[in-house]
Order: sequence, then C-alpha cells, then structure tokens
Amino acid sequence: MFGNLQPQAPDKILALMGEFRADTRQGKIDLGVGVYKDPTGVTPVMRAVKEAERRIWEAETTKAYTALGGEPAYLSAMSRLVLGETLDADRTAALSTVGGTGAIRQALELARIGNPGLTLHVSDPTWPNHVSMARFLGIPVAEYRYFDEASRGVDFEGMKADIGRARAGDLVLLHGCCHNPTGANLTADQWAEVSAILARTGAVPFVDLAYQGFGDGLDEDAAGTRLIVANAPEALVAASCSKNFGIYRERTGVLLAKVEGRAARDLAAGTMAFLNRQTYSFPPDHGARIVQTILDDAALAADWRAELEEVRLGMLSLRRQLAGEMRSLTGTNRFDFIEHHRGMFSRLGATPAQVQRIRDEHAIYMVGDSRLNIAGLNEGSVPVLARALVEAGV
Ligand code: PLP
Ligand code: TYF
Repeated sequence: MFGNLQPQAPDKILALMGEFRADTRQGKIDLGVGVYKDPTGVTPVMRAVKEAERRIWEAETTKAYTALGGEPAYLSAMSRLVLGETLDADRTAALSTVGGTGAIRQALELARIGNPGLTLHVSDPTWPNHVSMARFLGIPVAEYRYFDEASRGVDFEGMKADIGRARAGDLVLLHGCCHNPTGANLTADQWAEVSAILARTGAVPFVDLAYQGFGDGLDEDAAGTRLIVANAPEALVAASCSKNFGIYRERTGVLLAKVEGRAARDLAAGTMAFLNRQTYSFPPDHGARIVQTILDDAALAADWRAELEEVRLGMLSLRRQLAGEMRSLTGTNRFDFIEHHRGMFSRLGATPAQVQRIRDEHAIYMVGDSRLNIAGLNEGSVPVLARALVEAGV
C-alpha cells in the first residue's frame, strides 16, 4: 500500500522558511512567509490575547467537548466582526473551523454537496492552497484575470470579462482585502460591479477574508465582503483569525454561509457541523475562546483594535518609506504601487532570476513570484532592500 505513495510537491512558501533558517549569513532578511513581525523581527502575542488567556485559564473548570459546529458565542462574535451591520442572522449559518484554511476546505466541501458540478473560479494569481485544495477534492479550477503586470494594479476589465463567464452555481473566490500574493485590491465601485456580474450570472461569491484589519481598517477591509454578501442570495465567507489576532498556531477560523432563509440556514448549519464531524469532529476551542473573550469585552476589544491599528499603520509607513526610497534611487515613480497596495504583501514584478540574485547576493528572501512580506522589513532594512532591487535591475 504505502509503496504507492508519490512525493508531493512542497509548498514553495513553507519551503522558503526552511531555506531562510538554514542560511547562516549575518543580517539576512526574511520577506517570505506571511507572518507579521514587529520592527525587532518578533511575531508578538497581542496584549489582549495574553489577557484573554489569563482570564480563560482562571475561569476554566473543564476541558470537556464543546459543540460540533463551535461555541455559539464565538460564532456570533465573529459573524458580527466580519459582516457588521449587514449580518442577517436569520439567513447566516456559521461554523468554527481549523483556521481560515479549514473554513476554505469546509466551504469547498459544502459547495460541492450543493452543486457537484461546480467550477471554482480563482484570481490569477491566488494563494496556492486555494488551487491545491480544490484540485485535491476533484473540483475543477478556472482562473480569472486579476493582476496587471504593467501597472501592478488590478486588470479589472479582464477580471470582469472572465468572471462574467462563470455559470450559475459556480463559486467565484474573491480575496476580501489585502490580496495574497499581489497586494492589489478592488475599489468599492469595483466590488459593486463584481456583485452585479454575479447577480446576473447566478455564480456564488466565496470570500476569503484572511487579513481583516491589515489594510485600511477593520470595517474598511470588510466593506467589499459585506456588500457582496448583502447583495447575493447565497454566499460563503471563510475568515481567519490567524493574522488579525496573531494566533496563527491556535488554528482559529470561521465559515459563514448566507442562504435563502431560516430553514435553509438550519439545513446549512447542520451540514456544516456534519462536515466538521467527518473531518476532525469538534473544532479546536482555545483560539475561538480567546477571540470571543476579546470581542465580547469592550475594554479588551478596544485594546485589541488599538494594537491591530499600530500593526496596520506600521506596515503602511514601511510601504511609504520603500516607495520613497525607490523614487529617490530610480528617479521615477515606477514603484509607487508599493504605497498603493494594501496588507502584508506586494508583488514587485521581479523575474525569478532577479529574486534568486537578491537572495544569493544580499540574503534577502522573497517568494519566487517576487511577493514580499512588508512586515519583514523595518526602517533600517528598507534602504538595504531598495539598493538590492536596483542593483538586480528590477
Ligand atoms: N487565505 C489566505 C489568502 C491566506 O493568506 C491565509 C494565510 O495563511 C489563509 C487563507 C489561511 O490562514 P490560516 O489557516 O492560517 O488561518
Ligand atoms: O501566504 C502566506 O505566506 C501565508 C502563510 O501552506 C501560509 O498565508 C503559507 C503557505 C501555507 C500556509 C500558510
């Protein structure tokens, strides 16, 4: 049996983490994996998370199983964080999942039960796991145009033409904010246009919201998601708490399914809990409890929001500094897109050979497609990166 196993292609981003660790050069810079780092290079535990953990530890009297679909208080707190005022609780089923990835996996499984013939439409490019999970499940994947290599913005005409070809019952995956890997995002008007196209075709929006609070603010980053979910008769949202709560390893996420009414909601919720049972039974509790403790306590929530805002503003300031540095080194505004992109990532548009050269000559690690993690920089390393980019002829 096990003789039949084939080696699996490694995840390039995770492989890069290993290569960076193995590099013994002084002053090496990790701009690879999408994990937030503060200016000292540390991925901190947020203050509110520490405090919530203390309270949980003190109050917790049992480790008995919770609920198959997750704790209702967590589900309701996350539904409100994601959908805000637009939440229609009568029509929204929620599921606690193993991170945002678990929510994506369960969303694909749920959609496939609903429509076994569906195609998943993803942006070109997208987070590699979107494609690999769909393929693993045997779901056909179609790419829609998204990134405009010339402007490093969104090729919106191409995107509209391609998603316009999705059939009724297909899933169209949209990054809610902070597009991974490009950093290029839709404007509010463009979200509205996408929503109208989906309404015309009957394709179902599936929003991956992994960086709420990392772009323009918590509500701002959810605005596109809220609009598209409010306008669609049916929609899926996979939200991750890994980044905005900094609880990566706790594996905390939520799947929201907006459906046609109360009966459909109960049916969807039952099917979603069933999917948890078929995959890993009860979802992990600790991260969900942290998130719920924070969101349901006004003072803790305010402190969390303030710290998240510092993180967001820090990344924006690094974007500005890098764009400015590139302006003065190149004498052009070719790199201003770095300032316009949002979230942790920007795709620079360097060739694989240039990315490799920058790694070899400067020990600066970016993903092969020239995605860089802005949070891997600090004020001191921005000029180092800028010089390396210019030297490599990017
Ligand atoms: N979706 C995107 C676009 C991501 O970048 C990530 C990052 O890890 C995830 C989903 C899933 O995050 P996690 O499963 O760690 O919560
Ligand atoms: O894109 C990233 O870097 C993050 C982290 O298999 C990540 O989303 C990368 C690859 C992976 C899991 C998480």
